[in-house]
Amino acid sequence: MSGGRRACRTDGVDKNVWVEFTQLAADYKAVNLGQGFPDFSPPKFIQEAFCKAVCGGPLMHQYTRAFGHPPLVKSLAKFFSRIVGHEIDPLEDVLVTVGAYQALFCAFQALVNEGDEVIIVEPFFDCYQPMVKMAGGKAVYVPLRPVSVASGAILSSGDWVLSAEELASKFTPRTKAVVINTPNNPLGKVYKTEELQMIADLCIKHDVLCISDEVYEWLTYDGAKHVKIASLPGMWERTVTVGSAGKTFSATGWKVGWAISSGQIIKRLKAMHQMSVFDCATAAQEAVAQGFEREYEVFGTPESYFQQLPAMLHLKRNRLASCLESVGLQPIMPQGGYFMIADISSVKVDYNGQTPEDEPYDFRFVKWLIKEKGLATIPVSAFYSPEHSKDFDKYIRFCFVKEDSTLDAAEDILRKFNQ
Ligand code: IK2
Repeated sequence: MSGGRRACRTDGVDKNVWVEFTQLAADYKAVNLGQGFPDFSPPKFIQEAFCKAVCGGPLMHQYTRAFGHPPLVKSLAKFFSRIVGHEIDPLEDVLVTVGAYQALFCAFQALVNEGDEVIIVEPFFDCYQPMVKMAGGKAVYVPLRPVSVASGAILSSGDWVLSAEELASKFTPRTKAVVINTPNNPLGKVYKTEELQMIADLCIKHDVLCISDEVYEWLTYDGAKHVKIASLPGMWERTVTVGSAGKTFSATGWKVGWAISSGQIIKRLKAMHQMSVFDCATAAQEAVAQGFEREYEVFGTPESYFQQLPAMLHLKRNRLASCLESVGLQPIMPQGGYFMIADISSVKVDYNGQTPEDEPYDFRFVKWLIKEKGLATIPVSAFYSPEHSKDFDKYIRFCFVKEDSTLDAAEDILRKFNQ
């Protein structure tokens, strides 16, 4: 298209791994362990809350407050004040968005100026880089690196660490923000308090913001504890915490998310939100508000969905890990989140010229797995910058937030393909 008919900010951001692989999985009717969504229903209480909202009279079908339905911002503020250890103002410090995705978009657009640098920890949820670019910023990368463990031992996502020296070396006078994601997609790393403190110290030293994507905050396993970087001393006023009702209540299609920060920062995000989306769906927000009210009452008890969901996923995670191990795909055991990555370097595949040779190793493998074996996964190099993707292209990502019958079907495929 001629330069005059398009805005340059869309250049280079048109390819998208979710669009490409979700379509391919559908075309080949593959068993889908690709995109991260549950193929089971959300809990009854939240489905009922949605039905009640939809039948709750005329106002439930009309616009609500632009920056968040009042019952929802109130319940988010009440719930998270207790966790962050800071009194969150529902009207000033919270913005409800169209999923965590829009919260991230608003954060980058509202906080990053032309020429600012944004440090992104790799592997990262793939939208951070194009969103920084569209805001006029420059992404600067620092990878989590696996430490060596005894041979034969299963690696855990906790064995992937951030070097304090390497991270410190990325700060310049132009650094505006650091982006972290805990529990991490795709690795499943749950940052320890010491690791977050190291990041926080650098943010404070350089007077830099932190954008903390915590959409999987309730999903931790084997005693790993999710810690909010915003709860560390000196971090509340410089952190934007991003969350998702989709991941929290297993309802990704509702697309309700939020950003929480100090009023001074949220004010900027609100400006972006009102100039793009303005308002989010009222009934979905009402249902999420009811969900948080319920969870507030049962918090810390076995009745809480925030205990029940990780307990269920823990079993699915273990089951997938055993299967992958048994077929020679070495898994990295996730401490949290929806996903598990596995090393494919031991599998020899004859592509028969069916996938382009110049494609990254893992992209070729994933396409072959979908087309020839009927199993959809996601290539892990998609979660890396061009500088580092080659070093991490021997892994693929499996989503285990699936019905047991889906995991059965995936296991059948994996065991056969091993034979
Ligand atoms: N941040 C992270 C880390 C996410 O994983 C997601 C959801 N994406 O999952 C798709 C996948 O990886 O297969 C988001 C943000 C966006 O969340 P929401 O759906 O609330 O917009």
